[in-house]
Formats: sequence, C-alpha cells, structure tokens
Amino acid sequence: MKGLKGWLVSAVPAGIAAFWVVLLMGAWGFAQESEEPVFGEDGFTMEIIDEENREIQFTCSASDPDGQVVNYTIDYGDGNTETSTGGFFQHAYTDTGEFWATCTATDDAGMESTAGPHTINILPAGPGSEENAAPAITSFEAQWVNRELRQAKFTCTADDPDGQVVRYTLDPGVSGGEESNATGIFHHTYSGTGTFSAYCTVTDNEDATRTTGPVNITVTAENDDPIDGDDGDTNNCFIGSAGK
Ligand SMILES: [Ca+2]
Ligand SMILES: [Ca+2]
Repeated sequence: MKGLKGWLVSAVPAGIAAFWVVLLMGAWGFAQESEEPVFGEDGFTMEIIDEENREIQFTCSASDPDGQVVNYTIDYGDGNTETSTGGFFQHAYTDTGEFWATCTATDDAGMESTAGPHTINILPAGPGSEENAAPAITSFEAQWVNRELRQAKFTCTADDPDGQVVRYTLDPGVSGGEESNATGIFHHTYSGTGTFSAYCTVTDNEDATRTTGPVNITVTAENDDPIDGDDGDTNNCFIGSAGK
C-alpha cells in the first residue's frame, strides 16, 4: 500500500493533484447540499401520562423540504436516549431532579435538526408515597429551676402523625445558645438581663419541622427579688408556655 501511494504521488504532477483535490471536495460539498428537517410549532410535545410513575409521553414531528425524515432520536436528559421512526416515545423517570429533553430528527441525507428542550422536574415524592405531615407540637413550657441563678428549664413535647419526632431544638433567645436533643427537655442559664424569646423547633424522621410561638423570659437585675403571688419558693416558677 505504501508503495502504491508513493507511486501515485510521484506519478501525478503537483498541479494536477491539486485540481483533483478541488474537484473531489466540490463533489463532496454538492452531495451534502441537503436541507435540514424542520420542526413545526408543535413539532415536539410532552405530556404527563402517569404522574405517580413519573411517566411522560413525547411526540416528535418534523418535515424535510428536500427529502424525508428517516428517524427521531430523543434524549430524555437523564442519560437515556431512544430512536424511533415514528417519533412517539414514553419514558418513566426514575431519578429526581431537573431534566432537559430534546428531540433530533434525521433526514435521508443524514442532516439533523433538534427541537426542545422541554424541562422536566421530577420531585422527590416517589411512586405510592404520600406527602409527609409535619410534627405537631403538644406543648412548650418554661420555668425557673433557680431564679436567682437564672437557670430555666424548657419542656417541649410533640407528636408526628405519620412518623416520629427525631429531634427537638431549643433557641433560648440568645445568640449561639441553640441546642438540640431527642428528649425535648433543656436547661439554659441566662447571663444577661433583658427579655428573651425562646422557641422550640421539632423535626420528624422526614426532615419536616414545626416551630412553636415564643415564650418570653424576662431577666432583670432584681431577678432574685421575690415575686408577688409567688409562694416564696424560687424553684420551679412557671414562666410561660406557647403552642405551635
Ligand atoms: Ca433534507
Ligand atoms: Ca411526619
């Protein structure tokens, strides 16, 4: 083969070789002179046919001005592609996320034209799953454990109608004072004076949350003075409670 090539190069003068190259390129260009397929206004449609199973139907329809469309290839945007002659597709998405579907029509000369994309949003709720209900807060109470030492106890209770409460988080109303646990019982010692709004947030096993309204804790310089109506016992003074 090398010998033959060498012979051709040496036998054909440079000028004639250039002529043939130009002629061949011209013929190749002429063969490629085809028009692309054209998608009409509704040339690429999508329709949800089964919401629960995330199944979508697509139709592709294009015409070719100087030949015919031989097939359609759809790219579902989730890593799957499919080719058909009719341009009718159905696809069930298994992953969640946002996908961009496109359809490419190919004509008898190999020319291509692409329509789309359609944006498909597949939400996390899978087949057969129902919407998760947020936990319900039963109570949120605060009381002084030791009023002189400004030690408060918070009790937060909640139920989840369709799962379990996995975490309680107390915001005692002090920057950086947040803490979480699984019991809903917290102790916080206030160092400054003022009125602090405490909140309890409960989180269920599917990460749904609910937050109580505030309980206001007022700490004054006279925090250790007896309160009217108080029984004199500074321990376990009720501060307040809040619902959801
Ligand atoms: Ca064509
Ligand atoms: Ca729940």
